[in-house]
Amino acid sequence: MENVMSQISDGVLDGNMAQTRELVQAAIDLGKSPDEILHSALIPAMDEVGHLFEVEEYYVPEMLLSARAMQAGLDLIKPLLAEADVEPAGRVVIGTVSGDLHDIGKNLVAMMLEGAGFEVHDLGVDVSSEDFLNAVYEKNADIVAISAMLTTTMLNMEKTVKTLESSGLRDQVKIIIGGAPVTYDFAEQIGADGHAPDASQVARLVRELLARKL
Ligand code: B1M
Repeated sequence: MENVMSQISDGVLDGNMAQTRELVQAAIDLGKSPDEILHSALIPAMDEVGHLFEVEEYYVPEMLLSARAMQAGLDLIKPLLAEADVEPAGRVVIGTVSGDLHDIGKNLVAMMLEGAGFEVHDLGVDVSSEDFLNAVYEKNADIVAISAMLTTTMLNMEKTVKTLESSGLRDQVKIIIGGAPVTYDFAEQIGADGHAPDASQVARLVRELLARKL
């Protein structure tokens, strides 16, 4: 099965959940690393889906089917990223910002953090500032991680920063933000503590921020 990576990509592009799941499993059985499956097959396929949407070859239903297929692949990779029996390196609450329903990137970030030994509380999508605040309080979180995929919803990230500030809990947590439209400048502008452009860099960023907090 030499071109298993391109077949996985085709599975995602075709929105074929069964094919994607089967081929990701085959790639795992062949000894391919989760990192390779992610970066050589799943993520490039979703980039192509985005392109096809832009040029109006794909519409929302096709995007949804591709997202479901990708998630089926991610579900198989997740256990490989998680380390067993490790002391949590810190507590993270994560969610996609209010108004935004994109969750694949956020799920990937959550998975990477879990794999790096963090205790992760995933609040899901369309998470309001108040829900982030309540979760910080309830889970005694060290990190708030917010994802946004729309240029319109990224503006809601600032609300969460402000809500944490006015609650008095801001000094207790580090806030990181990410997602396709987010930049370092934007993170600084809204008063977040950090930004990582992709999921693979998030664990390092969080470790650095927690080390600074000590
Ligand atoms: Co939407 N969508 N979508 N969509 N969608 C985009 C984002 C878009 C760029 C497509 C396009 O036009 N080319 C465009 C946004 C344009 C803009 O704002 N500038 C868009 C649009 C317009 C929309 C709708 C408005 C379409 C409509 O209804 N007319 C609508 C909005 C719904 C809403 O949220 N309110 C919509 C809906 C959807 C679906 C529901 C159909 C589906 C989402 C399904 C799901 O997530 N369960 C969907 C999809 C699949 C996409 C694309 C094709 C793929 C997104 C994705 O999952 N990428 C996307 C185009 C694209 O990205 N190429 C598109 C793969 C994922 C691994 O990457 O999420 O970028 P990403 O995450 C990366 C990094 O960004 C980073 O790490 C991840 C991996 O390394 N990262 C973080 C993410 N979060 C992070 C947090 C961090 C750090 C790093 O720290 C906290």
